[in-house]
Amino acid sequence: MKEVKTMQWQPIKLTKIVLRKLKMSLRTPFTTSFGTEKDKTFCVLEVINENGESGWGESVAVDLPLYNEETTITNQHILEDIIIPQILGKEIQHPDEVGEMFKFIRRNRMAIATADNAVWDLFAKVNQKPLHAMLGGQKETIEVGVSIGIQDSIKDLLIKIEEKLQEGRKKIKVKISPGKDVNVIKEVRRVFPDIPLMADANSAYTLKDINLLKQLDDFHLLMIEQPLDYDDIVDHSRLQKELETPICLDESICSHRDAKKAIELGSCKIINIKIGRVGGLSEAKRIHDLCKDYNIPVWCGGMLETGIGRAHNIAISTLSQFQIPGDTGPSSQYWAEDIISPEIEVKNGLLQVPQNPGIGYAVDMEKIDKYTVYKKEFSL
Ligand code: OSB
Ligand code: MG
Repeated sequence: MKEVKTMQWQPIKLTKIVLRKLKMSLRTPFTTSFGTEKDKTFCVLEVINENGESGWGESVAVDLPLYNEETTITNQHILEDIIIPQILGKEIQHPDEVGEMFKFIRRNRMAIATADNAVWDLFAKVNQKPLHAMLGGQKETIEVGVSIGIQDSIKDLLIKIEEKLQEGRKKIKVKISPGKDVNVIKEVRRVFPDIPLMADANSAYTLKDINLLKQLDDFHLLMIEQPLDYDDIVDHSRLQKELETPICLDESICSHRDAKKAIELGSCKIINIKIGRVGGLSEAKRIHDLCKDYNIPVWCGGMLETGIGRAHNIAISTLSQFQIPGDTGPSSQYWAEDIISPEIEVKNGLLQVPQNPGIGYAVDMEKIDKYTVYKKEFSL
């Protein structure tokens, strides 16, 4: 039978686009196996239509290319010189067109995601629907875990975990790195034998460490995230065959194609979907749908976002295959003050999905101005 499109969406036309860079300081530094983040300078894109309505996107790229190859400056270049000139003035029937339009760009997915997410927000607002509903998400609350950076001592880590468990967090993710791995997880498990626990290595190991990684099987972790190299799907497949603990891929999955390869090679049993890493909400949803077909559970990872990025994370997390609690916690976890209003709150490990059109939170222009260190406007 021929599929009939019953729903007609209001198209959007971008008559003005504002690129800003914001500089904000995290309340406490966040350490992973690849480095420590304290101050963040990142791109924020505002796309505006002829009625003056705005859609917002936040880039997850930071100053140094440690997580992947992108940086704030490369994002600025790709946005200013390639993406913005092409979407300015364009009539967009559906946000999926943004990814299609920029298919010719190799990589630079965090830059593309910034525009894609802003267009999704505006599109949902113009069509008077909450972003999560526009994406097809059904959940009204989402379960929230926490990602705890590498601490100075195991004692500090145990205190942090206890604090987050008291708050009701549904999953505890601990960062590991060579020398701070089996010993750390062993101690965490001794003190907290039954909590939903996982470890994230951020690419710190190689197949040579297979015996060490196998020792983690004793601690019934929910998963081990990205143990091997950031771009390595093949070695993860070899490792997964040797490990009982499910491997979850983060850095290695940059697209629907990567996800398909990883699933078919058996490189992971779980995928961490980060919207920025894969080029925006449209691609994130495609990966979600693929994982649903293959019965691979997914969850939404964080990148220390402010409220704008968090709002997009919340929206995608309402889709049905997001079966594992994600990283997206309250604004106050990382920021002294957020740039959205109201700030995101989590109670007993649950977050209420906002029901207002678009991202569902208001962007606080006073705060935006306060933290803006660079601004460029593009008009028709
Ligand atoms: O690997 O998930 C990661 C932060 C920066 C870069 C990579 C990662 C992270 C986190 C932070 O784990 C999670 C969060 O935003 O809460
Ligand atoms: Mg990770």
